[in-house]
Amino acid sequence: MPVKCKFCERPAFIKLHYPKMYLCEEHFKEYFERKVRRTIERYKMLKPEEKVLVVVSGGKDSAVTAYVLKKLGYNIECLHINLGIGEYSEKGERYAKMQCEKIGAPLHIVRLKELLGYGIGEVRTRRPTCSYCGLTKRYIFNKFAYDNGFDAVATGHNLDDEASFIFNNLMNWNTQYLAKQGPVTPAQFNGKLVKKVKPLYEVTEREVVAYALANGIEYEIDECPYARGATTLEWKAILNEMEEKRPGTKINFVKGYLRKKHLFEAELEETELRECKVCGMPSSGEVCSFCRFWKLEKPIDFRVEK
Ligand code: Q46
Ligand code: ZN
Ligand code: ZN
Repeated sequence: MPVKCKFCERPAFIKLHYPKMYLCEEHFKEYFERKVRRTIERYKMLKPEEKVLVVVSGGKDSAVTAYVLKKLGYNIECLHINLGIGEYSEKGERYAKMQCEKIGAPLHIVRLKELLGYGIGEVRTRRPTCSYCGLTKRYIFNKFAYDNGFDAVATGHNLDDEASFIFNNLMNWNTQYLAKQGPVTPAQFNGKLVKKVKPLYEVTEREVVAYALANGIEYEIDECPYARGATTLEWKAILNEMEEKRPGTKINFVKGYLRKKHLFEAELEETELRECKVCGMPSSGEVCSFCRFWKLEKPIDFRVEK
């Protein structure tokens, strides 16, 4: 006898561990969407009228973020940054296009090679690849959102990402990072740093995969060739093991961290922000790290003609 859904006669599609229950496909979708809606409300992430830019990489988390925000009725547009990392990036762009077409959301594409002349991994620098890739992505999605009047940028970070990030930074006592992490980063510097939100903050990676499957969302599964990922994966494995033994470990850990975050904030050394001499965006030095790294002489205008 197949196991039945907790709420109806249909066969179970998934067994949730926390709270422990079996759900059919339909009831799982409802459960997932309700959970995301409540997360958005609990952390006051978005107002119904706000214009949201979803950063879609081609992977599952951002695809599910766009899908569920659209389903919940938010006014979204998507941005894909093609990092110019060979076939990995080409595939990512193809998936991002498919995902946005499926939900009928406008998709903007920024291609690094066209914009800056080089892809990630092609620049001769001593800086680690992921470090300048990260700063480049963050700058582009923020400036794109600012130039085009978006109220918020949504990213696909899920509970496992957050829990492993906190775990890793606690083990290394990176209090500066621990002071700044969270489900919402409010707008700063007269809106030049656009509000950032993580609607999947309280759903597990396993739930994201199941939701993608239940809705026929296709996504890129290949890892970026530069992903060292190993340590993150190790933290995730430890947390998964704990979760097996004690369901609720991850969510309780993350919620506990949010309650104690003020302890890390007290340690934060405030860096005074000023306008970058080249692009006018917030910067801790005279020239921001993006303009400095890419040796820019004038700002990039991301405004899209309507
Ligand atoms: S930072 Fe590094 Fe990622 Fe950029 S180079 Fe690839 S792995 S894509 S999240
Ligand atoms: Zn059911
Ligand atoms: Zn700058």
